[in-house]
Amino acid sequence: MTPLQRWVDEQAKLMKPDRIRWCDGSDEDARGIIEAGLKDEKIAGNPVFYELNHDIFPNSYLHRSHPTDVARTEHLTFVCHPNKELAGPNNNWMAPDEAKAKMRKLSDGCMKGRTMYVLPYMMGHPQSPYAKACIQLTDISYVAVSMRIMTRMSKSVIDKIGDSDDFVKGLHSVGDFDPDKRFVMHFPDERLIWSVGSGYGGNALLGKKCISLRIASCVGRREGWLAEHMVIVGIQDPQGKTTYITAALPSACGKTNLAMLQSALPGYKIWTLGDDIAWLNVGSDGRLWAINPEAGFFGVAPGTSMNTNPNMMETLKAGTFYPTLFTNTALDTDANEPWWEGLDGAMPKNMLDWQGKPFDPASGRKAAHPNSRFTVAVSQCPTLSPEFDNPRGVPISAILFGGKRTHTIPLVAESFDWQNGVFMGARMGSETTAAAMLKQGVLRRDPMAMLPFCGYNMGDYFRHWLDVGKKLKNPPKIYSINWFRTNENGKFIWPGFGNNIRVFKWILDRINGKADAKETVAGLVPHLKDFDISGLDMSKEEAAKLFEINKAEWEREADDTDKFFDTFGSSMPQELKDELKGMRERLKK
Ligand code: GTP
Ligand code: SPV
Ligand code: MN
Repeated sequence: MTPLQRWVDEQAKLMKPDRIRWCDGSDEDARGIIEAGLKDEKIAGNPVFYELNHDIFPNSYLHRSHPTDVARTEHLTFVCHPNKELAGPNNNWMAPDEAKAKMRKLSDGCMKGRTMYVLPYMMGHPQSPYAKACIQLTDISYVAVSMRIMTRMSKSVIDKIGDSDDFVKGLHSVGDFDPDKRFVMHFPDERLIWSVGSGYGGNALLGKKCISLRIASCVGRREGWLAEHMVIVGIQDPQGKTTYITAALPSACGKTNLAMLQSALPGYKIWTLGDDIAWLNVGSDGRLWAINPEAGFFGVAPGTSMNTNPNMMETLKAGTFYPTLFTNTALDTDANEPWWEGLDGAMPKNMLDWQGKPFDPASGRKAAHPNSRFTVAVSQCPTLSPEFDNPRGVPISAILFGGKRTHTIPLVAESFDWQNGVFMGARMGSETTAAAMLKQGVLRRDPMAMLPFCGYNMGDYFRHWLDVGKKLKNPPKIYSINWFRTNENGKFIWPGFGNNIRVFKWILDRINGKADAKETVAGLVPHLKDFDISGLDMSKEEAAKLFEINKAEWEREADDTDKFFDTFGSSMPQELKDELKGMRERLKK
């Protein structure tokens, strides 16, 4: 018996499934799993999958989650290091033994009457030295099918693991969906995740946030690389040259849209490499290289349309070998198609809301859940970069840090150097969204968009960022971006989406030494003469508002950052405290 077989056996003894199904990632296998979700498995008495009309969205299925289980639950997510200091103030912590005892109790017999799916998959291209072989156990078809879309799932992973114990372990059960018995526990030292009680997104698709960010960030710290909540894209300029960048934005703040941006300026084209996670390592050439460990998109549905993200609409309609899943969208019952707020065309006459109840537009409620999503293979993306499957990744020339900020933060600003750029990332804030079960629209500090995902003390994480910079002979430039500034009427000033290429154009000009910049407390911002607003219905005065620095707001920003940095005590690097001092001095000028 191999260590893998032994481990699966042990878990089966604890969780007591009726049957065990070893998945191989094949099309045939996936069809069988969908079949089980259409017929046998139930959530709150309803099927796991509903088959949709395949004319417009080929091979697509609707999934309605348990109504209490619609987003990540940060308050129920724990990182179980041997001591609390390692987890830091940014994580919930429980002692490993205590956490395991708790999870063992919740897991005892939790798969009775159900199937245990054994999912073998790689995070990262199998030939990348950073790739990780992983096994997830789960008891729901939705997660099994989702993981096949989101990762490189294959029987060959079992051969690769062979007689070794070298694989990342994921234990997952939906339990009885009771929010009081819902926990997502991480054991970084054992590279183990144990998640019970939720079937939603980052709580249940363990390859994503749990492995590729929380566990990988711990491994990266030890091995000298970074696991980040970032999109990776290539920007092709009118001369045909492609420059690669990454961008960190908090959940539901625009990564997927940025990843497949359709340029509003002629001659520019975006090549997609990833929309959520980047693993960054220092190459032998002293540059920063990025790979996307995932193989699918788990994207926010509301707001996705031919107008905002035509490349995603095309991806959803491409229909290949992989199914496309829609989760908690509404259903147009006449056409049997998914629907969400912001989709093109008129609102359908007859709809069921995300819970499957008849929808009344007069109710004032939304038909699709604000965190409703689609799960679709990257291979279907029309803008997929030819470099996507390059195990080496792509060399990065710029890193962008952004958030949802209706005030204060300019559209774009460049940092003075790497250290100042790390400070820029560390002081990032964003208004909360529906991606997590939190009060929404509240400003919180979210350094590098990693607050919910950094698997260790964030003070040490900042130190690690500074250390990585020291190893880079040719470091990327670092920028702060903000698409979400509003005017006196509360309207977004910046049109966003395809027009964000204008910001990238300025960034490319900076990288290529073709544009000057103005020093401000926010960093180096564009001179209006260098910022292309041609063809936009926007006056120079309005454009200027995008870059306006309000002194009082920046004083508040500095105070808030100070307070936040203080929470990390002695683990907070002095260099970043010094950067904050520098910012305050610039503010006095
Ligand atoms: P996660 O998958 O949760 O990590 O989110 P994400 O960062 O990939 O967010 P996504 O691109 O799905 O965008 C979330 C929401 O922001 C959607 O409703 C978008 O329509 C909206 N959005 C994206 N880009 C822009 C933009 O440039 N301007 C404005 N105003 N809204 C945007
Ligand atoms: C996010 O919340 O940042 C997501 C969705 O990308 S989830 O997979 O649920 O984490
Ligand atoms: Mn995300």
